[in-house]
Amino acid sequence: MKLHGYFRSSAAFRVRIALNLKGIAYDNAFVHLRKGEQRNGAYLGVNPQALVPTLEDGAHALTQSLAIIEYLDETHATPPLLPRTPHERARVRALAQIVACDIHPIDNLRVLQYLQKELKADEAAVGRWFNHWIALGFAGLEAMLGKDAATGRFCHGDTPGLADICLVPQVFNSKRYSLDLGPYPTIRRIYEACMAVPAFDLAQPSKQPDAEP
Ligand SMILES: N[C@@H](CCC(=O)N[C@@H](CS)C(=O)NCC(=O)O)C(=O)O
Repeated sequence: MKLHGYFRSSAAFRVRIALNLKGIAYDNAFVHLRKGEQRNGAYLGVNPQALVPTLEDGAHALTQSLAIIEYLDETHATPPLLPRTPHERARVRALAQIVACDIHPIDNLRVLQYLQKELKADEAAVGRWFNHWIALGFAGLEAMLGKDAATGRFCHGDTPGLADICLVPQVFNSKRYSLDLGPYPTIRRIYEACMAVPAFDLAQPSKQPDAEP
C-alpha cells in the first residue's frame, strides 16, 4: 500500500494511525500542501479533489479518510476499529463525524487560505475562526463523552477505535492557535491515553519522514 499524505495533514494522520493499529506496512508518497503540490497534475490524477490522503492498494486509489479507515477495517479484521452492535457503531461514527464532518472541513488549509487571500482576514482573525469552530465542536464532544457510560479509557470502551483516530489529530490541530483545552477534561484524558499507544505516537506529524519544524 502507498499513502499519499503530508506530515501536518490531520486526515492523513488518521489513516496513519489506522494503518499502525492494524500493523499494516505502507510506503509514503509526500504531497507538500504548503507548496500546493495537491493541485499538481500528477496528483490530481490520483485524487481529483486535490486533498490528501489517498491510499493506493493495488489498482485502487482510495480517498476520504473515513472511507479509507473503514476499508482497512473491512479488509484487516484485527483489531476492530468499530464495535459490534449497530447502536455502538452509530455512537462511534457520530463521535468521529463531529470531528471529520463538522470541525475539520471548515478549518482546512484551503478555507484558511480563502479567508486570508480573498476575504483579507489577518492572522488574528484566522486564529479566532480556527479556534471558534474547534471549541464549538469540542464542547459537544466533551458533553457526549463525559456523560456516557460507554466512554471508557478511550472514546468507546477500553480499546482505541475510529472515534479516537479522529479525535487525536484534531487535538493536535487545536494546539496550532493555542486553544485552551481546560474546558475539555474528558477529551484531554482520552488524548493522553491514545498518545501512550505506539500506533498513535508514531503517526504524529513530527515523527514523519517529511516533517518540518
Ligand atoms: N474529508 C477529507 C478531508 C481531506 C482534507 O481536507 N485534507 C486536507 C489536509 S488535512 C488537504 O488536503 N488540504 C489541502 C488544501 O486545503 O488545499 C478526508 O477526510 O480525507
